[in-house]
Amino acid sequence: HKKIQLKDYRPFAFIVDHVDLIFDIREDHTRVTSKLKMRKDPAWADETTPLVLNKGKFDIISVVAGDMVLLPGEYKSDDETFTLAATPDVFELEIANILKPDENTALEGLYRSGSILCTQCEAQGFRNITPYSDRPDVMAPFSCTIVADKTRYPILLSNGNPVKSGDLDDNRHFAVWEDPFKKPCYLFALVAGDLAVLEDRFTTSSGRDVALKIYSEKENIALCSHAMTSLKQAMAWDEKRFGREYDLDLYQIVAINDFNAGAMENKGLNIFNAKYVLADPQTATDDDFMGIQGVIAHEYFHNWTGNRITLKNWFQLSLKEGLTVFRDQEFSSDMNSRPVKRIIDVKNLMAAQFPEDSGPMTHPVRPDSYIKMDNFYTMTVYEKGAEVIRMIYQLLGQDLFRQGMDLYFEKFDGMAVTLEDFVGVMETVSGRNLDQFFLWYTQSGTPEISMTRQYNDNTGSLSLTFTQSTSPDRNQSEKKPFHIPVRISLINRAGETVKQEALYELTQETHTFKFENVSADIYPSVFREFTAPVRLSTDFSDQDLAFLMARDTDPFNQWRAAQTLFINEIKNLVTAIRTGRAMTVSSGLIQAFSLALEDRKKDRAFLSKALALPLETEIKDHFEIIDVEAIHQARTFLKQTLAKNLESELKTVYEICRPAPPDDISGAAMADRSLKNLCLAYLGCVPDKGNQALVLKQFENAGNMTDEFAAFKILSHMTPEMRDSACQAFYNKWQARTLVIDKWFSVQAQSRLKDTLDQVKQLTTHKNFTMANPNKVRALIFAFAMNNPIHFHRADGQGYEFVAERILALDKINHQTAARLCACFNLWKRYDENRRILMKRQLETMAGQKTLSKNLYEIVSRALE
Ligand code: HT7
Ligand code: ZN
Repeated sequence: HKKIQLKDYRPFAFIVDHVDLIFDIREDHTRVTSKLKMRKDPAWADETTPLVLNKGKFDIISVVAGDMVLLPGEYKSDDETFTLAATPDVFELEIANILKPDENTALEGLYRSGSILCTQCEAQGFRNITPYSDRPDVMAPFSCTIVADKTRYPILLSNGNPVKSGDLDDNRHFAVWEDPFKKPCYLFALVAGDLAVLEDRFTTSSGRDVALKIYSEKENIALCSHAMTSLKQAMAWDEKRFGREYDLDLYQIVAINDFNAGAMENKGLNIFNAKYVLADPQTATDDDFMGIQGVIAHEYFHNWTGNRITLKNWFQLSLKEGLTVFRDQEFSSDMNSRPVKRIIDVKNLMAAQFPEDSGPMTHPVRPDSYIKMDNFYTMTVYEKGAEVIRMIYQLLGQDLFRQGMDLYFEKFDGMAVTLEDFVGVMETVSGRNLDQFFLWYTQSGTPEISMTRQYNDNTGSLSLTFTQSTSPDRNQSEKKPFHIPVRISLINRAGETVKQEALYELTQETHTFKFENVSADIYPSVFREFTAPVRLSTDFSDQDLAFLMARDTDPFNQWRAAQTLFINEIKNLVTAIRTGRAMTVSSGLIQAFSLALEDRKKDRAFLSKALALPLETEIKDHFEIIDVEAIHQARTFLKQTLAKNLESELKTVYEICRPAPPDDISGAAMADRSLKNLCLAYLGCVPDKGNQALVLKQFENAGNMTDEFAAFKILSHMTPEMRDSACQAFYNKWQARTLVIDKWFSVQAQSRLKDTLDQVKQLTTHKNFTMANPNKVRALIFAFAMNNPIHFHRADGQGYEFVAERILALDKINHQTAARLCACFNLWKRYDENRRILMKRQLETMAGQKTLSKNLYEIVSRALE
């Protein structure tokens, strides 16, 4: 399979002046006619330049160039390209082809989801609809006519504005849409179906009246109001924070059940995974509510960062994704608790991006090459990309950063640009040179920073020495030092700030910063708010960490201190297990935990994050060789010990946090629930009848999904009998609600009980499960493979065998999702020899298949390299 390389980038030799699409939707097929107005770009084409368009696997019915009907010998068409050997300088081309959306299980291009027809074109799905130059730097105005049966498809939607509609013979009707903004084809969208709509309006800062419409299946329309509120919040926020106003008279969102990702920012017509639209307190958890708010905002923000200004080529993906994630993170921070949002985002980065960057998929935020672009919608491009933007924001400060953004919008509106263009405007407004900083885009890997303290008693000065190093990897055998911002403040024993926070910059391997006239018992608080995406090691003792956990003036650093204490304790326990010593938990840790739990002044949402043990999947990143069983045993022991020692405090806090009304989704109510449910999870991990009864009582009497689901998860680990009866009750109650049934699958997939693999295998044949729906696959198979280490990594290899077999089955249905699932094998070299051999065997089996998709081939072959 051919590798596409950034260094081979060339502009398209033609300019597309207009695209006119006609979709004639019939019972078992759709006929697409595309009319392109094109001309040669004199800078890149001459009289010998052929027109080469991308094309998927479908048959062409007719081709008309100008007013000449071309015969099959007069053009070339195969499964990948459509070619005209020669064209005039200016010409019109009309191509008709037939699609079978009902057979399209890959969910890219035009496909069916239930009774709805819809499209997904990013990254390169538009070529599966009609031959086109399917690349982001080819921008054109589009119009789209949809013709369909009026009963089956009363609603016909596309991008931009509705300009005409009407009835036709045979109970058919049509709608014409025109999008006045030039766009790349990956932003094209069409939806046809029998949908209900929730309508609202938004008046922009300049007085434009925008109609807002959220569509869903009729039975779900009552669940769309949180999405609508989130949309209006996002529109107002983008005006206030970035001066960005919406540009069309209509903004539409459609909720779809079968979708490969979270959502898609198509111009004026976002298509969403229903999971990120539908919610009410009975069926959605507080995390679901937050997820919807974040994703609705993310897609809306793309209208400027991605759509108005788009990408020169796919290598620049982080230009829209890193920037838009940064924008949605800032939005959620302003709408909710800023420290808690930061903790959630960093936890996510450490749990998923750090490992990605240390495995076979490691790539710079701007990758140099790909086989399938779909495989590079990664944590590195999105989350690390957002951290890189955040570092620029720190280096420039809020005002200059905003000036830089204003200049970016002014200078590049309507264009397809690069990361250099973005960083260039930041250089212009600040007068800074960001050449070394640009390494964050081109060099892969997570820098490791060590910080040591030296105190000079004679001079009363504290020196902090920072050393950075980044391990060589497949992308660069030698790493240059990164330009790393670090925010530092000094704190005394009373927890008071003795030196205000300031920004320092690391540009060489080693830097020492000296602070004069400070006393010996001063604590530095470094990398405040996680100033840079680095791994940090310090010379703090566990006592120091306990102090910082209680008194650091930055909540993020309090959280980090708590998590580091937990990790240190777990490492000690793992050593004890390995050397056959008895496990004990240090009294210092129990005391630090207890002090935090009893601190009534602390924000409850923050406490629920700080006092949660890192997951086994996070802990593994702190070991060179991952011992799955020892990590599991150590974490369970620590959790049970804390629960046993602090039982009465946990019960007290559980009771204190209870009174929030069940349908209250305010920040305070959510915070109460999260701390309450953390206490319940601790109490429920000890096999004690009283605690079990408490969990069961919450499960049976919960007034919302957050509480019900929290209790359900705890029950799923207790005993097979308790799990089975909770599963039965939950299923009986929610069987008609597909998004809730996804929760039911995922809880069972993550159970720690012995027979989990057999249960999961059984569930693959359940009537509510199908490999054709990505949400179901994520709920059951991904949850098992990614979040259930003791069962996926069973020593007999059966977990691996099961998942590999599912990946191969899925590859025939949906290659994007199959390739994503295969990431569960990425870190195979980090496990013990037995598991290494077993995982490698599965990778080799997959590699040996004759008909592997390009997507899966790329992941498997990188893992085996
Ligand atoms: N920009 C969108 C990416 C996306 C996607 C990528 C690959 C395959 C399917 C996909 N669906 C959506 C979503 C976003 O980042 O906003
Ligand atoms: Zn995005």
